[in-house]
Amino acid sequence: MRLFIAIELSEEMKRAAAQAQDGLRRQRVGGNYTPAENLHMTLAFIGELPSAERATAALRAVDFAPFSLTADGVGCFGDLWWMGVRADPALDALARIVRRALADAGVPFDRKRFRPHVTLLRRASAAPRVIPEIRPASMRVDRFCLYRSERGKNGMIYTALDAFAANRPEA
Ligand code: 2AM
Repeated sequence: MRLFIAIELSEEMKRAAAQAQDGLRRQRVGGNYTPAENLHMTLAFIGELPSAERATAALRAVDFAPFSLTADGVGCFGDLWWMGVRADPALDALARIVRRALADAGVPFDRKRFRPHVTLLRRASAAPRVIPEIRPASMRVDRFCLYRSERGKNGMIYTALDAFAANRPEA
């Protein structure tokens, strides 16, 4: 199964992302828009594994305190357009300890540098003339999830297999 670890977005954050997607659509930017139910922020991409067991066991050991995440601007990696989040040491620390827990347990994952983003659109047909504004939005992160990713008839289906809650007091 294909696995990845991500933060689910609050409804407020999803609305901000959807509004940015509307801004791109209005400019007739085509491509593969992420449906609302699939919007998320990846912490680590594991890829194909025969079972989720080892990853789940590794993630149980992750210690972290809740923190807040604030939407911040739209950008792109080539033809992939995303909504960013404000630089946050607590978010970077969570990605680091999640990745360390996987590495310590021998679970393989994509080691590319963590660049926090919420994918809005893949394979954009063109660049927008005007970068959409993001309405102010933030959320409290008090858990992260291990997801399975499958190709469905109408696109990708992401299923949360397990959730891992913050277990330290808020800083
Ligand atoms: P993306 O949104 O930038 O494509 C499920 O595929 C999630 O894992 C997506 O959020 C995707 O990021 C992320 N991901 C990170 N590294 C990946 C990789 N090497 N292959 C596929 N998805 C990856």
